[in-house]
Formats: sequence, C-alpha cells, structure tokens
Amino acid sequence: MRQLFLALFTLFFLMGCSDGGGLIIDSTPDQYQEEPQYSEPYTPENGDTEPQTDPLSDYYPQQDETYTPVIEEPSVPSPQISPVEIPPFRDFNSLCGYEPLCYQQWYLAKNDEFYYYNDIDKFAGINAGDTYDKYSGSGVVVAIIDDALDIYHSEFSDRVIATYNMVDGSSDVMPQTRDDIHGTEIAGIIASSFNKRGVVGIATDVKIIFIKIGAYNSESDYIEAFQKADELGADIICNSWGTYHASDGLKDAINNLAQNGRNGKGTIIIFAAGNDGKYMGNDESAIPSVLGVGASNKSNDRTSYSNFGDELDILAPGGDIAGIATTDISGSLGATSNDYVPYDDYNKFLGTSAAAPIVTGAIALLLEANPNLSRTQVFSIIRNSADKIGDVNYDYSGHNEYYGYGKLNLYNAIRMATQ
Ligand SMILES: [Ca+2]
Ligand SMILES: [Ca+2]
Repeated sequence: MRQLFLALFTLFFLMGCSDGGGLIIDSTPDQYQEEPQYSEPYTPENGDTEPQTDPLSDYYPQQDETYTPVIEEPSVPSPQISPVEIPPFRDFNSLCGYEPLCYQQWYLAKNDEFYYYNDIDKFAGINAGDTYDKYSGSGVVVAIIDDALDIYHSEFSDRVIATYNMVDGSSDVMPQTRDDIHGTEIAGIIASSFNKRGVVGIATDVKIIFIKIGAYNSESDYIEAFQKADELGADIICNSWGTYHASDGLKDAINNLAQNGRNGKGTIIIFAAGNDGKYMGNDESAIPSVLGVGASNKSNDRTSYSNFGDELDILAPGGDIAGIATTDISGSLGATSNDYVPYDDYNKFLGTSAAAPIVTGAIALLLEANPNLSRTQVFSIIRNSADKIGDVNYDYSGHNEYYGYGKLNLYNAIRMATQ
C-alpha cells in the first residue's frame, strides 16, 4: 500500500485519537488533540447574557440607521436610493433560517454573540453576503470521492443521484464502521439543506455523486474513480485525500477531465492540500489543473498544519480550535451518537479536508450563477476574488506559497462571475 493517507488527510484529526486502524498513517498535531480550551461554548438555550461590551459594534455600522428611516412615508418612492443594501458580511439570522446548529457555523455566517464568546475574527468566514437569496447550486452536480457516505442522511438523501464503490464494484457506499465517517462530514458541508434540522450546507440544492475509494485501491482504480465521476455527470469533483505521489497516469486523467470534461468547459477538480504543515510536493493537490485548497482558522489566518507550495490556490476555513460543524453518520455510528458533529465536539471535524468542500460548495454556486464559465475562468475568479489575509507579502500575481491567492470570498466571487 502506497503512502495513501486514505483516512483522508483529516480522519486523523476527526478521530481525536489514533485508533483508526490500518488506514491512518499520520497523526494529529499535539495541539489539536486536547479538549477544546474555551470553557462555555455559547448556545442559544443556555441563558447566556449579552456581552458586556461588544467588540464588534463597529461591524454593521449602518444597520440601525438603515432600518430606522424606513418609517418614512411608504408612498413616496426614492428612485435614487437602491433597495436595502445587504452588508457584505451578512447577519447570521437572515442566513440561517430555522437551522438549529447554524449559529455555530462560523465559517459561513457571522453570529455576533457566538463570535464574541469564541473570540472569532469578524472576517473569519467566507463572506456569504446575499448569495443564499439567489443561488443554491441548483442544476449543478458535485462528485465526492471519499471513504463512505450515509446516503440516508436527512440533510441530503433526496439529492444523492449516483453512488459507486471502487473497492468492490458495487453501488454500496454506506459506512461499515464508526471510522467511515469522513465522506458524510464532507457531504454535509457542501449540501446540507434548509430542513429545520442541524446545519445548512453551502449549496443546498446541489446534486451529489459519491464514489467510495479505499486504501487498497490501486492507481488505476483512482483513475477509474475520476472517469466514473465524469460518466455520471460531475461538474465538480471534491477530493479530501491525497497520496503525495501522484502518478503520471492519474495526472493525465485529471488533466484530461480538467480540459475536456463538462462538455468541453472543463471539470472543476478540487483537492485538499493536506494537513502535514509541509510542502505539497507531488501531491494530487499540486497538479496545476487542480484547485489546491489549504485551511484557515477562526483568527482569519492560515492554520499551521496546512500544506503549502507554489500550487496552493486558495484557503478556506478548516478550523483548528473551532471546528467545522457538519453532518455525522446518522444515529449512533460515527463521530457522535446523533446526526451532526458540533464545532467543539471531541471528534470535531477540521483540516484541509473541511476546507475543500467549502470551496466545492462555493463553486457550485458560481456554476449555477454562470454555467458558461470554463474551468480556467472559475480558477481565475476564485483566485482574484480572494481576501489577502495574513501578515505576509503576495507576489506580483497575488500569490503566496503559504496562503495561495488568499482566502475564499464567496460574495466577491459571485459578483465577479456574474458581471
Ligand atoms: Ca439542515
Ligand atoms: Ca452519528
């Protein structure tokens, strides 16, 4: 077995301990193995009072002013004033609707109180803006290549359109053990719905193809997995795994899809950069026709574990102290005994494995907004709309080897895609 960290980059993170059987060849950095350090995570029910002082009070400077004057005579139109201007960083209430765990999805929606109690930088999220009013990934198909998927999960079961098991050639991709947890967590980030349960995904109407791979698959199996995703109609292929030894054959297959897939516009292939804090080297995420995704944290900075290199394209929240709330295998199996993994769970989900599906969901919205975008145009938009975070210099092209082209800014990307 080659050096495939099938447990897919962050399985070692999510397990919180290294009991993952033979699949796991890497270990969780020590600083992330501890229990969360904050004492009282905020929940809406626990009777917490408002913060004494609100460090974010400058955050929506015009919000009150914007809404108060609406008492103006409704009969007098003001044509020169545009309709309510939505702040670039949107209030979480209007985005979250009735999803009970959305308040802790700091990577998606800014919640003043939650941010305050968890000391989260006000720009740490992806800036969803008003995107959710307009786009939901409708008409877009995402393939996830990973360990297993709970296809019956209430957040997305109605949108799983095809499954394939590369290990045994069947269509059964259901988790077999409590360790087969990773794919369900990824799917939830991308595709959870507004169903008054749990979390909300980035692309709530996207269709899902799931292709199961295992540590005993061969190089030709990986190639076949991509071909399968293409045959089944994938517009985007999300990969939170890597080998550090991308073969020429796999590179050819990926390049071919990136060039000719999606009816010649190019399939968008996304890979997590990996969690070893090292140079990406010959990893799949470093293939130039692949979008390589690193992880940012609640401080709106790069995480120390995130791999780096000339081919790193973009950062997105992957978390370290604060994890990425998402779906878990339904019921007792998985990270938790219920259907979700909270941001502060002992087995919280974090890593570049969580960042890649965030970018995947964002691109699903881009392709809905403008289906004609070529693969190279999508890459260009994602790179050029990114926030230049971190106290570092970016080169003439806007790139830094540790930060890529910066951190995903969904609102800006959508604007750029629809101009
Ligand atoms: Ca939900
Ligand atoms: Ca569970």
